[in-house]
Amino acid sequence: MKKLFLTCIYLLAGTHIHAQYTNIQPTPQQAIVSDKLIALPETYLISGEQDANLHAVKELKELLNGKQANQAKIRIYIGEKEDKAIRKFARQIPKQKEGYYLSINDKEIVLAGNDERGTYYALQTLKQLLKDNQLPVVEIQDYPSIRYRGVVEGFYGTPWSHEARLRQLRFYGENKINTYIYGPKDDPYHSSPNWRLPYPAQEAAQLQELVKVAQAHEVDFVWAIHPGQDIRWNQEDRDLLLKKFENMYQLGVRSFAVFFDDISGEGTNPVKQAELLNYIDEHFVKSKPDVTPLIMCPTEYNKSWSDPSKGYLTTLGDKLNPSIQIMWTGDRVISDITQEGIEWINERIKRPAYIWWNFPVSDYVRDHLLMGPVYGNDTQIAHQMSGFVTNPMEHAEASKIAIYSVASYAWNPMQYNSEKTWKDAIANILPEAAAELEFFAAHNSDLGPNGHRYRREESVELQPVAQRFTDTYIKSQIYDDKDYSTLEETFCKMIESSDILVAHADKNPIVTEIMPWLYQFKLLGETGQEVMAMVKAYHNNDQALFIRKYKHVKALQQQMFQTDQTYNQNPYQPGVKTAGKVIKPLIDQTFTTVTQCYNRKHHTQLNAATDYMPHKLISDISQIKNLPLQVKTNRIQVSPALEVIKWPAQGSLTIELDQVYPGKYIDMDLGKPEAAVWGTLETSENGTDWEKTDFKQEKNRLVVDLQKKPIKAVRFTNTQNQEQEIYLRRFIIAIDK
Ligand code: BEU
Repeated sequence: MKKLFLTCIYLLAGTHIHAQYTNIQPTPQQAIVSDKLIALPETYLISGEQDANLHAVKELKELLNGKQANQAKIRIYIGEKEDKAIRKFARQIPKQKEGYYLSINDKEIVLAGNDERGTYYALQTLKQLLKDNQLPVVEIQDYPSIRYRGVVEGFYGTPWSHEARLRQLRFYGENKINTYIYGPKDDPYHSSPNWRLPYPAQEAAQLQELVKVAQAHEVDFVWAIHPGQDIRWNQEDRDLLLKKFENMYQLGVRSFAVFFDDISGEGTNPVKQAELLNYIDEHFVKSKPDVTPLIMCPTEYNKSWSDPSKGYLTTLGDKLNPSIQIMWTGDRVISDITQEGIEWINERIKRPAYIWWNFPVSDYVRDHLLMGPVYGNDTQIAHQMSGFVTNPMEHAEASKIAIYSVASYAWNPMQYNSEKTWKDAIANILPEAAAELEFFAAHNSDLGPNGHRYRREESVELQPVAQRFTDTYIKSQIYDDKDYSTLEETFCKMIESSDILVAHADKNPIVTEIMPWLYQFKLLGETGQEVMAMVKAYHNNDQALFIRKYKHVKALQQQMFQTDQTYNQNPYQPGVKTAGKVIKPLIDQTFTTVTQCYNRKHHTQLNAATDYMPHKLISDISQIKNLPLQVKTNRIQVSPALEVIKWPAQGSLTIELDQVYPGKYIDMDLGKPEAAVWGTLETSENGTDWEKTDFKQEKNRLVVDLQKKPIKAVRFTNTQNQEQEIYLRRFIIAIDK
């Protein structure tokens, strides 16, 4: 009996699909899966192994782990469509690149690729189907909907380690990902200042190993260069760039990219960029038959930045050789890809865009983990893009949840199921504690307020309960007992799942990466439990118990503050935030309400405050006005931005404090040495009257000693009549508290 799942799964009367066999990753385009199983043969005969993709043959033999014999019961055919062994199956093989035909029955197993990678992918599907030494009888015709699928390691922050990259590449092969773009912003040999120089010996050897491992897993290792910040448009730099590419070619690299994102000045000129890229294309890419088409990332890489009157994108579209792929992040720096958006860009660049999807990258919200489901990208536009790559977090293992999901989306978007894929991903990444990781990930998925205004769902199942509980409790201190129990159960699971995951630390590197967040998650769960106990004690009029629980909550809040101040101390968004969208606000609001009620009833003055942001950022600059503020002991700072900021004439940035404080210092870094010429720094004692402040500038750094001067607000304004391009690297006010 056969079942077919194309756009849906048809179940025939009296039979069922083995749930384990519906988990082919990514979902195949066409599969007929029978409920009949065959045992993995003890002896087998392989036909075609001499001509077939050698990585597929190698993995096949490892999988079978049995003996070859001429009288074997099962014959295995493996190879690509022109191969002799496969020829008779040619009609069944899909015509698409990387497509394959896989058939398993009690007489034969056919692994037939439309090309080399197709065969390798047939083998990956076979591996996924093998459970307890048994294989289902199947017939699968499968191929990817998007040509290039994978990952761009393109974030700011600590680049992935060599070991993490090796693990990634194996993971990519298993999930039919064919592209890994190497472009970590903080590798000085990828970007300025060292893009012109060869890698030192140790790094070169590691890159060489990565290329080899990528090849073994049928992944294109794309090496990207980011020269735009200090490139000079002359023959010397052209030669140096080609020399660097030649150098990387010698290390085994066969795919290349040039990134011009997040730069200002001369390097942004589209005519010069196109000239350089065409030159590379003609003198390097096309002169080497084994090098794949060149990829470029433009300076205007998203719609919100593009100024049609300047014609940057249309210049690239007109001038760049047609084979050069152009990357694109969507309507904004961080955005999901829509039909309308992709049509807009394709029309300008005159080719299908190569999507650089900025999720789950967290380099602008480094205190958060983004481990929730992948959703939001249109599922009907595969034919309008040439590639889809995800920019991950600096936490390589934790990023695998999203990477697995992107692999699934990009292979077969029309059948992509966000929720199911997310669950499958987690089960695949940490099978030993999947339920706990799923629980943790469900509550660690949103980014919190951020300059890009990109948000994700979080704690979805709990949300209605949390909403109902807080609404009724804050208004009238009543609640539904069932909601109370659900919340207690949730807090209990937070503690359990953290402990269980921590116990897996030596078995799976994902746990080490997320460890500080696990500590914080447990503390928050404990806080939640004790706040619920306060609610009950208040209700039962048990003052002694209430005070005990109150003190414990205060102590836990202090521990959470310590965790936030101790771990993950990067200079951008230091600290550890967890469950910030639903659970933490619920706990905080309940704590405040119950403590205030207690104060009123018993005439006490217990502190009902939880952490909150009393100061304000005010700006008329679109790229700045949504940046969050951070408070660290006595310093108030604007969360730094990574991109070039276009600071308009007369535009200003103000930090307004909640009250007047004795000022210590102001410390700014706008990434450029000439801020003193165009900008004015002012302070105010009352928020309305302003006084100009002289500042010292050393290179990019501006410092003012405030000498305990009373400060209510600080403002920096572009007082010239011309827009300035800057980087907002640091904007700090230190006060005496
Ligand atoms: C994500 O914060 C992010 C955004 C961009 N500033 C950079 N470039 C592109 O998205 C093309 C990227 O490197 C960075 O990780």
